[in-house]
Amino acid sequence: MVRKHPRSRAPLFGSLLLVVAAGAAALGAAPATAAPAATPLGQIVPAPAKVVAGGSAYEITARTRIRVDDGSRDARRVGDYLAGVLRPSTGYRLPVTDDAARDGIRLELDTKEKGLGGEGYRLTSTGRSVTIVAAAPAGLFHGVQTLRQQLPAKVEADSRQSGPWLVAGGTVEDTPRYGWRGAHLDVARHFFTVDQVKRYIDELALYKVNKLHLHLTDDQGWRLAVDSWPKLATYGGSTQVGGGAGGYYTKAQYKDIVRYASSRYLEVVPEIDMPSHTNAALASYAELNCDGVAPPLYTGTDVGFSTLCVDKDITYKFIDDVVREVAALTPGKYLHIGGDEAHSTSQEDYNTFMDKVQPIVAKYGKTVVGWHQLTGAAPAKGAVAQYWGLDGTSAAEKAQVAAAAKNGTGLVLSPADRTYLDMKYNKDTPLGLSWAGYVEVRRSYDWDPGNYLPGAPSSAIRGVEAPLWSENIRTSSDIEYMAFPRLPGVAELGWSPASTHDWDMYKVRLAAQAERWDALGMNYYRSPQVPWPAT
Ligand code: TNX
Repeated sequence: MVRKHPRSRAPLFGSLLLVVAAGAAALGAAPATAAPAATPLGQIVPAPAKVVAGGSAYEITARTRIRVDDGSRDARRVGDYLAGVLRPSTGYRLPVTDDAARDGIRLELDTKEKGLGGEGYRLTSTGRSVTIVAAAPAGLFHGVQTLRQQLPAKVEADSRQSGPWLVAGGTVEDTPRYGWRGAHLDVARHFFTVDQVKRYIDELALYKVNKLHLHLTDDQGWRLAVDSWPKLATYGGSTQVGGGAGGYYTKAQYKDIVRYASSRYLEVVPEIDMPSHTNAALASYAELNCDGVAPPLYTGTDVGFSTLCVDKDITYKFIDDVVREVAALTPGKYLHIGGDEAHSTSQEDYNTFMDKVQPIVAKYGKTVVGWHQLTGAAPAKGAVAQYWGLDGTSAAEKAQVAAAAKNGTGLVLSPADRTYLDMKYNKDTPLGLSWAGYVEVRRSYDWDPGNYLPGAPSSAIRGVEAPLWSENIRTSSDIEYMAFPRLPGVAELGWSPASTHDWDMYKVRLAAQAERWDALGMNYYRSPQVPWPAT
């Protein structure tokens, strides 16, 4: 159900301020054109790299067309996606055409715009048109998310709303700080259906997140069909935390998720966690156990008790088969091999294991990602380590990760006491865990990935990722309550230049997102740290 909202903020004041900041030339144009209902240009999440506000606002009307580049299937697809967002709430036809007229909403691919890179865009809004230019389709898509956020929040509604549909005048030129802006979802502790995953993908796309890391296997469940080892899914996937029915994705369903993610310009990073977190596999095939005895399925929440048998050849035959099949389902570059909390594996065995497993990933054309414990072994050339420590992590452990980074291992930063979406906000949060402490909204936003890990060169930082573990997360509403409003902050850390970082400004832009979440029917936590509009 979509609630309607009064216009509760003071956008005119906001836009004037912004215009003043943008300079005197723009100021000259402001009084006649500042549109009361337009979101001030650039007052969106993540903050754009560069905003020059001014000039007339563009209004989407019943006559607006979405014009895409002649012959570009990608541009047309992005145009169709945009039309799909705008049509229900505006009630307009918004035909997607490739005629050459200069007015309307225009999506242009221009490979000469090298400065925009693979994901950047330039959005120019005038009285006549809104033009999004990008060098690559992902840039058009991100530009479309900016356009969406410039429109009133009720544009997200699935039923007709009243306009006007104004886009403030000016230019946004925007490229991401980092290439890895991830969200992780644990579909192993509790299984989430294809539709639940797609819903989350749509929510992530709004904040320009570009990686979906799926934690597909753990002690409590194996969630992806593997033809060569069928019982992994049919038996290993047959339960979950608390003993529910669990579930798994058939290959067709998994491909559907990957395709859907890629239509929103997210790359799926599949994780097969090993050598620990493998009880579901060990329960499915007795021969994978050192003692040849399959343990029972597990529905608790302990970690670190399971391990693949490092000394057995069949372990590597198993991994080869699984990695081959998963790699074949993965158009993306990365395959995550977990490697965390291997408390039942000796360090020597762990190192041996990683020396054998990483070349298997390479053999099937993928780049290794591992949780940062991988840096205790010998990370393969080009590997990426995902750091999930916290302030209290020992200096030695931090130094080990930093040393690997100096040696060329890339880092994705997921500090547990900042980015873990499964951490409670405070002691009263009904969902989540608290082993890394409570993580309120400000804490999740107020840090700089560029200088976070002492001794790690900033060039090693590939980006950030917000994990959502699902020990007690079961529904889309649960996912949303934990992810919102923290996820947009992590997305902003990944996208926006460090120079835009400012909690007091951020919290105002974040607050304005709430009306959008309401219009989308999303759940979220109304943190007292954020000046939400009155409901
Ligand atoms: C640690 S983070 C884990 C997971 C748990 C999570 C709960 C990481 C690499 N391992 O197994 O689900 O804590 O917050």
